[in-house]
Amino acid sequence: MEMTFRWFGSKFDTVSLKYIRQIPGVKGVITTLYDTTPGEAWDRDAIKAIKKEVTDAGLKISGIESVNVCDSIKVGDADRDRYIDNYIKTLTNLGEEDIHTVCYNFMPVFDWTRTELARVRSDGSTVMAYTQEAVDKIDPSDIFNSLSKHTNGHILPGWEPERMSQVQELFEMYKDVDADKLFDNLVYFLNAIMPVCDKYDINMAIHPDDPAWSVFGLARIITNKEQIVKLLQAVDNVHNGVTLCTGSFGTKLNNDIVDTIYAIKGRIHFAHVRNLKFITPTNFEESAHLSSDGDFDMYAIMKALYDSGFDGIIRPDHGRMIWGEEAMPGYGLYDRALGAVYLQGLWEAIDKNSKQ
Ligand code: CS2
Ligand code: MN
Repeated sequence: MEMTFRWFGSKFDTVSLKYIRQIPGVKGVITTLYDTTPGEAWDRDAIKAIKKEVTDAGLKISGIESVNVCDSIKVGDADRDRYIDNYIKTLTNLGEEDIHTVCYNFMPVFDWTRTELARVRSDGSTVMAYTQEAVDKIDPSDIFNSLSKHTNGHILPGWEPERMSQVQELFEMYKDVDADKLFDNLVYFLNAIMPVCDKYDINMAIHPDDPAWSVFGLARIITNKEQIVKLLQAVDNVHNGVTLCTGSFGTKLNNDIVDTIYAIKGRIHFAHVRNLKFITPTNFEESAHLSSDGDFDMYAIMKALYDSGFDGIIRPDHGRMIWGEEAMPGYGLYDRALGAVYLQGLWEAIDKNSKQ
């Protein structure tokens, strides 16, 4: 297990590499070229430059999150092959720079969806939260505007303003894309990129849909164990793998996280381990990582990863905003650092126990 920390680059992140290096046990960052647009090929020199910055700070790049897949590939329109070529160029450049894990998602239009970015909890911390009731009331073309008022000026990952200004057009693009079509387009994309992944030993790690059900009438396909297993079988190559994000996959309460870890063992290349607190099955908030603060048994999750032989990269995910920190919602330093250390504590105990 390699503990890592997400970092958006010095131009976008309020957290410095210097501070990340001081989190016990964290040796690497998960980063991205945050100012690229989905669909464009990443420049080798830009990758070199961020790699140098990270290495100079005494850390390494453990993986990329994300290389976003553009809508043309997701809907499978006439331009997709050209965009897939760009994606292959990006993977080639990453491979040449010795980077071997790429997280991505295949959600239509929106990345993860929350209806509140700063719900105040009884201890005064703030957390991101979701209620289905609120989603049902929002006009999808307005969700970007309503959320962006609360981001402290930060751009949320996957919510590129350029794309969001065309929400209407995006909905139009997806109008005939049902779950089967979306799935076929994902398989087409993966088959096309597997040769370059084989060449450079790049593990593709799909992120589960968040929440794990359809929102705004758009199809969602990475929502339960059966769907994930189906995808792994459809492109049966070890480089076609998964980011196990407990806080996303676990939004659906009948998704059994532990059982799923065993079902897909060997294909989990990256883990986001965080907790959720449910008020009702469709009203949840992103609690602290600690088991007792939310509804997941974090010990059981870490033990399942351990016992199933997981030895990939792992990171804490969305944290609460605490101690007066101002940062991108979910991505402050303090609570994620607490999460990183807590997860390592669980791991150490599980490891020592199993060796007794
Ligand atoms: C999110 C996503 O839960 C998460 O990790 O912050 O933005 C995630 O990075 C993407 O869906 C992965 O492509
Ligand atoms: Mn995640």
